[in-house]
Amino acid sequence: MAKSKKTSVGRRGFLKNAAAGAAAGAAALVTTTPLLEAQTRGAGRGATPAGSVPAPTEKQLDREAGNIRPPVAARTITRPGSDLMVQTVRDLGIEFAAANPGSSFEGLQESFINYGNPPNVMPEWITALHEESAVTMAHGYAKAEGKPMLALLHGTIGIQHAAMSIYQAYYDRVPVLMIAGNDPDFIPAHTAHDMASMVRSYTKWDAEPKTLDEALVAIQRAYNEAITPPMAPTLVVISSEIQKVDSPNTKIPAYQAPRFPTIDATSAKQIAKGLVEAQNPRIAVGRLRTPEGVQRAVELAELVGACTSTTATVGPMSFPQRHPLCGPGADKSYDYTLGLEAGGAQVSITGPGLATIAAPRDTTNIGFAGILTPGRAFQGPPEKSARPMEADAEASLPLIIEEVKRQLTADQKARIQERAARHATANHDAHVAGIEQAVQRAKAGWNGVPISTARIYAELWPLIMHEDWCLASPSNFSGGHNVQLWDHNKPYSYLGGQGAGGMGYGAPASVGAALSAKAHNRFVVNVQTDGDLNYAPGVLWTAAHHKLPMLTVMHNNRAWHQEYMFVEYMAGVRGRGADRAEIGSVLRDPFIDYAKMAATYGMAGEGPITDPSKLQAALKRGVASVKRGEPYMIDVITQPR
Ligand SMILES: Cc1ncc(C[n+]2csc(CCOP(=O)(O)OP(=O)(O)O)c2C)c(N)n1
Repeated sequence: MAKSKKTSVGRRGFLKNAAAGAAAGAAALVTTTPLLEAQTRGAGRGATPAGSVPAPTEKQLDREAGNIRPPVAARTITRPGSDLMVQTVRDLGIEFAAANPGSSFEGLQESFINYGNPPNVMPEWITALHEESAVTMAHGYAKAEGKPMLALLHGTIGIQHAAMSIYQAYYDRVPVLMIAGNDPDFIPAHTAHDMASMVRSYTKWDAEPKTLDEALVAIQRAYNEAITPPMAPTLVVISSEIQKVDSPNTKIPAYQAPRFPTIDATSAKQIAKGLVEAQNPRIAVGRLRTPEGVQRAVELAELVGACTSTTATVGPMSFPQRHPLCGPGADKSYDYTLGLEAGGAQVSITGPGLATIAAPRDTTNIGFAGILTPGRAFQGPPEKSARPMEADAEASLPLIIEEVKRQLTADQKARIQERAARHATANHDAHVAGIEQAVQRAKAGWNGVPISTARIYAELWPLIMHEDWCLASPSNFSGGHNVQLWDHNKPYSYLGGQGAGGMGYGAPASVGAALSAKAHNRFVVNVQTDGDLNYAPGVLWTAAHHKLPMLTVMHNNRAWHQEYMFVEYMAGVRGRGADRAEIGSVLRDPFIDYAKMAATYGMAGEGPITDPSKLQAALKRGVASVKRGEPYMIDVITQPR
């Protein structure tokens, strides 16, 4: 209370000052600020010719001095443009907006937190401590929820901080809606002509509207572009002037949902015929867009008695891993295969941990996998072995299902049932064998110190298996033990990799997934590598602040072990020995105390756990804490992999 009182006195003081025409005084106060120095230095450094830099405006000087407040007149605005922007975002069904505060957003931020009844709902303002975290939260959220949230970026510098995360989401084909604020009167370095150009080669669509009407249309269009396959991040740059404009008569344009490209009726007929008439059809299921898409894939597989492959253990929104039809089935000589977003090698892979099977003679793949998108010059050539159909698999599924239902005869139905039963038996055996193999593997080094990564996954599983859980962090660096020890039967069970292998992903993606989880009463697991967390650990505060259901278990091998291995190898190849490979690749001297780090950010936690026999009790405490609504971190000192 005392604090807010003090602030309001300060603000009153400022207003009084402003009324007395204190702008000149403010300018005088800032004669030593970097901005003014830079502007008056002229060619002092030899780089900028004297007089070529425009003199700072009074408003810019005020801003640098931290004195800027909206002019009194702004407070009388009845309907600021930014309220309409928030309403537009709300109408799109966007639930969260992650953002660092930034003065480019003084209009938009104020509307986000104050506009509406109740305010700060749909979307709720999620405080991020780094733009990279804001965008990666949105990345993780979209993978868990199947729809985008909003990330707000502060001018040129905010976009640059976000750049890697935008790139990863783009590479991962994940929709993220972004708005960057621009303020031509602000510090020149924070504004630019065509700001979006900094990230355009890995952003699907961007716009810099000049009016409020254009801005509202641009937000809707950016949303549509983001969610239309191939999905990707999109960016709207909106100046603070448009955010503040009074707009009592402006109307939000009617929203038109995009129509996703589907296969045509003839193709649907042909595919249905292929599936229905085949003796042994197969469906290769890649990553779909939403949980509804996964449901439809299950419906189709069951209708035609096809065994399926899945990418559920490498990424979200794919076929349930232990569904009776998931696996190679009873007979591996398939005579018709349908790929659903299963371009590339996935068409010919049968399932996790199972042998690769050559693509059958007759293969169709519906989807955008393997298709180049603008700016993606480094991607490999499109898949050749499958007949590609450039359409959205998920949106095409209802057409195929309808056709299959129309074509199926009673005889075929009986044959399909019998085939499905044989597949189910064979797949059950394969699933059990896979689990047994994984259990055997996990036993190796069970009591080892440092603690084995398999033990983390094995001991956590019984504690979460009856929860509605989501593993949001990539697991390849921690041994990938979830693949067979856990059961990936929900569209969001495992959210998979970073997208482009960029570190700094696990924690923010898990926070994004936990935003989705909170609404659905789910439980997010983040097995967190130490190097990755140290890029932007402030996201732990976001989890604590918003009370997100997230259990973080540190896979703390006290190294950037992946890089250590590379350097070790290189030194060996060059015959110089690996004795010094630790230089630059380990996090020792001093060790980082992650339980303290968590505590610093307000998150409960414990560790370092070094004794394997103490692990399970710690995990139990962690699970209990998360179920009470408090995120928790357990620092576990682990084997390298
Ligand atoms: C942004 C970024 N910088 C550098 C790298 C190179 N790199 C790949 S793996 C890795 C080490 C990761 O360390 P950690 O997260 O602790 O996982 P570990 O390998 O120890 O299991 C680094 C730095 C990267 N992938 N991304």
